[in-house]
Amino acid sequence: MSVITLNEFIIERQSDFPYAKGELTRLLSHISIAAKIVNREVNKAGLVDILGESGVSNIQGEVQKKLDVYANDQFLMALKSSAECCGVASEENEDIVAFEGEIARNGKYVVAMDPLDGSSNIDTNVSIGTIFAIYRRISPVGHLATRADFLQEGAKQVAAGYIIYGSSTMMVYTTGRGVNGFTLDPSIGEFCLSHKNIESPTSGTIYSINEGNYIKFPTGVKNYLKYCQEKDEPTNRPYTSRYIGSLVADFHRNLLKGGIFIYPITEQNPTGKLRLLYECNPMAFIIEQAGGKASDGYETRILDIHPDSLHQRVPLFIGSWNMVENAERFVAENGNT
Ligand code: P6P
Repeated sequence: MSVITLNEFIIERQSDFPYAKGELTRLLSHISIAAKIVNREVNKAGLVDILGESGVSNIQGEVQKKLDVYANDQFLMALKSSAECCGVASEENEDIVAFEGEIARNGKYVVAMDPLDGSSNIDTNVSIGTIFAIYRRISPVGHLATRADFLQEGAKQVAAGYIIYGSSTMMVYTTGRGVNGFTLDPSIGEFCLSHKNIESPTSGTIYSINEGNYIKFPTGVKNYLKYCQEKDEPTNRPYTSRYIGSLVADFHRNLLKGGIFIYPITEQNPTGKLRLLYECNPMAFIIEQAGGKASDGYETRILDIHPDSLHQRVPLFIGSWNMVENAERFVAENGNT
C-alpha cells in the first residue's frame, strides 16, 4: 500500500481550502515539524531533565511542567517561522503573543493552542496532546495581531487539530472537509495517512467523566450517569466508564470508537474546566466534521459561543451524536439544579 505523507495529503487537498494555495500547507507543515520535535522530547521525557515542574505557574495558576513550557516554545517558533501566522493565544501565555517583524505581521492567520494538554500526566507516562485552532485574522494585514482576532466563534475556525503523544504519535485535523488522521512513522520521520475520513459512530457505549466530582454535578448529569449504569440489554447498557484525565486521549478514543466525554460545571469549576478557545472549539470542530456533536450540555452548540476572554472555560458535552443529545435531554429535564 503506498504511503501518503501529511505534506502530500495537504498539497493534494489544497483545493479544499478556500484561501490562497500554500498558506494552509505551510501552517500545517510547520505545526507538524514542531509536533515531531515535541514528540522526540515527550518520548524521552523520563531520561532527561525535562520532567517535573519548571517552578513557574501559568495563567491558570497551574504549575507549568518543564515539557509544556518547552512545547509552547517549539510551537511558537514554528508558527512564527511559517510566515502565515501573525499571532498565537496559548494556554501557557496570559495574553496573546503578537509576532513582531514585517513577515509575521503580514500573516493572515492566528492560532489558539494548548501546546501540551494533560501535562499533569507527563510524569506518569499517560498519553498527552497538543490542540490547535486556526482562524483567519480580522485585524488588518501588516499590523500586529489583536485580541479580537482570537475572540471569534468556533464556527469561524478554518482548521483545527490535535497531536496525541501516545502508544503512537498521531496528528488528526480538519479544514471543514472531513477529518483525517496521520500516524508518525519514526523510521522515516513522517506523519503518514492512517485514518482517512474519520466518521465517529453516532452511538457508543463509553462514557467519560471524572466521577470524583459526582456529588457536585448538576442533577441532570447525575441522572444521566445513572442511566449509563443501568442494565438494559436492548440499549447495550450498562455502558463502560473510561476516563484517562487527558482530554486528547479521552476524545481520540471516543472519536474512533464512539462515546461521550463530559466535563460539566462542578463546585471547583462553576463554568466548567475546559477552555473554549483552545480545547473545546477545536475538538468541537473535529467532532462535528466526523458526524458527532459538541455542546455546553444546555443545548448551546460549542461552536456558536462568542468568546469573552482568551482563557474562558465552558462546560463540555462532546462525542457521539445520539449520546450527547440524550445527555442534553437529562440535563434539560432538571435545569441547572
Ligand atoms: P480533571 C488536563 O489537565 C485537562 O485540562 C484535560 O486534558 C482533562 O480532560 C481534564 O483537565 C481533566 O480534569 O479535573 O478530571 O483532572
